[in-house]
Amino acid sequence: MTNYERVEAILDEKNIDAILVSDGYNMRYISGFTGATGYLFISKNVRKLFTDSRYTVAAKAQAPDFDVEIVDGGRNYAALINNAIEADGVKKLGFEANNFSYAQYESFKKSLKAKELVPVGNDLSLLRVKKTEEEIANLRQAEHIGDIAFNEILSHIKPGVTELEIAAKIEYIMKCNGAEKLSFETIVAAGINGSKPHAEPGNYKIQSGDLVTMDFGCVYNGYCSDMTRTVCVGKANAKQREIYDIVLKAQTAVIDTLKPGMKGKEYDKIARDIIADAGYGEYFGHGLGHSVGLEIHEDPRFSVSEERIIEAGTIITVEPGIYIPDFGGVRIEDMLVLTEDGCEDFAHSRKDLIEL
Ligand SMILES: [Mn+2]
Repeated sequence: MTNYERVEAILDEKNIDAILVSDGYNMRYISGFTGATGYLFISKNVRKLFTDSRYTVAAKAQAPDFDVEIVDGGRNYAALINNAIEADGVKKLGFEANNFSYAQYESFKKSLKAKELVPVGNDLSLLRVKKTEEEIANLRQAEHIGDIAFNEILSHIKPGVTELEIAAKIEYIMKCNGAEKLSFETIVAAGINGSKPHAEPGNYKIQSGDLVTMDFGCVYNGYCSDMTRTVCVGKANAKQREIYDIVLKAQTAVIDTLKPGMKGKEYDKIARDIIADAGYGEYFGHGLGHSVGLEIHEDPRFSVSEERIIEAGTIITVEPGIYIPDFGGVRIEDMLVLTEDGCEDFAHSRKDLIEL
């Protein structure tokens, strides 16, 4: 079944005549068009891609199953959508409630000729949860590029080098190895900056004795990667080694358990309990992980509240951490896919505590 046929099935489920797709990632997933600008209009009889003239050539080439229509210079999408509504007698038109501004809704409510605008939840995004072999190959390669970057960056991490230099080098290495772009802003956090899980790299110069946490990823054929490693510059002290070992133990316990059929929150609990039992529960504030695909953060999640069962073909990150104010932090993150009977870890970089 093609992805647009899966959308047609949602029309029946939701009892709507057509749906307007506005999320750029969903547009790409359903049509192949990478421009992330405009709308897809999908009814039982009509498949249209509305975009602007910057994308005329790309849209036609990338989305052969859709009729491409180019909006006028005034970006009057309502006129194009109304033509489709009238051509197919659409009464109930679904829209992506999670990706529609209030202003957009107000304007379309006034200008569109559908009787009813029906909010549709994240049904379209959830089509993306289970990955195909082709998607999995792209995700595996994206993470592999991260492995290359980690392996090469180790020789550059030394006292006097700034966090920003390390971040820039990681990004350069990833691009030299086929990355199209970054999947998110690279995090390099040394010393006490490591106590902030999402620290921005700055001009801080790495010192001997610092833990350095690097969280980075790239995009390959549209698909994102995500990995984190923490290393020590010089010999780790007892407390640094202690928290490193706890985080690694928590991460390993989850990966060893990973197989389809458990709820996201059950995995989160495995890691959270290990960290709490070791006395550091208050220093692990974020969720254990998230799915990844065209977007860096996708559902389902590994979190305290995730009730969904994690199925085979789902990509997930496992990224426990401990962050201690005025001391520093440790996070270790791999990106994996759940297989029928377990998982495949895409990350192969070392996880023993590296002392540089
Ligand atoms: Mn992550």
